[in-house]
Amino acid sequence: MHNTTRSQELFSAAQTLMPGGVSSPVRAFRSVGGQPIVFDRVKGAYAWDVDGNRYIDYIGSWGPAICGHAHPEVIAALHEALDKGTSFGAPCALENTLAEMVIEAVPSVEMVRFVNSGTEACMSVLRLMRAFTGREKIIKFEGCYHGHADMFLVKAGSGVATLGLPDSPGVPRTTAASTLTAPYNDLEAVKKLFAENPGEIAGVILEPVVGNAGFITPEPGFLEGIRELTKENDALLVFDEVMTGFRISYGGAQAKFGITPDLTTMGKVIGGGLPVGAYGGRADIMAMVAPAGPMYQAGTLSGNPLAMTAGIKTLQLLKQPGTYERLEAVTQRLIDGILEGARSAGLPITGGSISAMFGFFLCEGPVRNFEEAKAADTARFGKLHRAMLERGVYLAPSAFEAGFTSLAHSDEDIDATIAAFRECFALVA
Ligand code: KE4
Repeated sequence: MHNTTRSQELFSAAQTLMPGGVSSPVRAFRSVGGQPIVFDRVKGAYAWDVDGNRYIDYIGSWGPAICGHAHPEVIAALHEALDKGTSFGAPCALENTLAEMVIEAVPSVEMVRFVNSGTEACMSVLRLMRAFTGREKIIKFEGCYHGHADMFLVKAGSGVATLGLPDSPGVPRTTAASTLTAPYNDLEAVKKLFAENPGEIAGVILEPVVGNAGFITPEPGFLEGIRELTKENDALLVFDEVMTGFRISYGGAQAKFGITPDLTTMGKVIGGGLPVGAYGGRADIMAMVAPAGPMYQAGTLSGNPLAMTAGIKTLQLLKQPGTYERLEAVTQRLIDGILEGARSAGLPITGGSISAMFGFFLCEGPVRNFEEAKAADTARFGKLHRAMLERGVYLAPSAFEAGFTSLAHSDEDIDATIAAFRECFALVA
């Protein structure tokens, strides 16, 4: 049993100061049980808690740490930037640089606006969809998570699903009424929504690879079908690539799958661990955004020099040859080891990976949508999570999240992780 005394002391105090003792619900370990681990520092593929225990980290701050935590080149660039100040509230050349890199990398993006989180990117892109089309309704998919803005907290994934919240109190019925939902991978359901709401749907927003209901991949033809349906109905297609952007490939899922949406949201990786979100897309649509156009959106810290610096350096590192081949190989070996380990313990499991993103469900599968994901044995996952934690492997504390690898995860880390999984699957079988 590894010693987590200091974590427990700190977390007990935290619960008297902050709701649930956390700054974001999923971190509270509510769905896996037990006390969360309080981090002291991170480096490369590892995290250390306040009791000095080391973990191989497969969350990576929920995506940003794709080059490994505290990459020396990112840290050095930040040290240099710090001497010039932390925030300008005025244009700075670094915004041009990161904007050029995003535009050059992501097929749909001709212009981009930086914000401070994925939530802000998604809520802004929704306003833009409505401003551009003059329509109010949107379609999202059950289990997909697009941040915590009111209109997205309808059958959402991530922490909402983890905590089993029906959705969320505080969201006006009128707001939720404009958010139509369909099961992921169900083209017929989307066709039906368009037929039932002719001329009223501004667009469809989705995770091109789902990471917030667990890891769910698009079935062949699904993304192409959504692209066609939105075109036929003069509606917009938005890929929420906050999680998949620069992770599934340097151009995101849209480049990997060859499907170009009208608008894209980003976050996580493009901030290299500092708060950045972004939305971008067709120039004719982005021209609506103030002050170029009438759609208002603003932010005190948007485009701040530190976040731009971390993002620029991170993308420069990712652009280097061999990056995504390495990520693909490491992650494939990991998920193969996980699946084989569970099956040799006689446990039902289904899962997979794409580039540096992976996931599994403790059920027979296949899992094509959130309804099928809910068949996963979450109680057994909770036991597995705790057992892995005691062996120094830090997995997402929810059956409804994806896992993330990085360029820092070594072959030895993967071997040690697979060995720990084999032991723990036998324990929880
Ligand atoms: P943020 O506001 O948390 O930066 O981004 C919201 C968001 C939007 N879109 C997608 C596809 C996302 O995955 C997210 C945030 N992801 C979660 C992890 N499932 C963040 C972790 C958390 O909520 O603490």
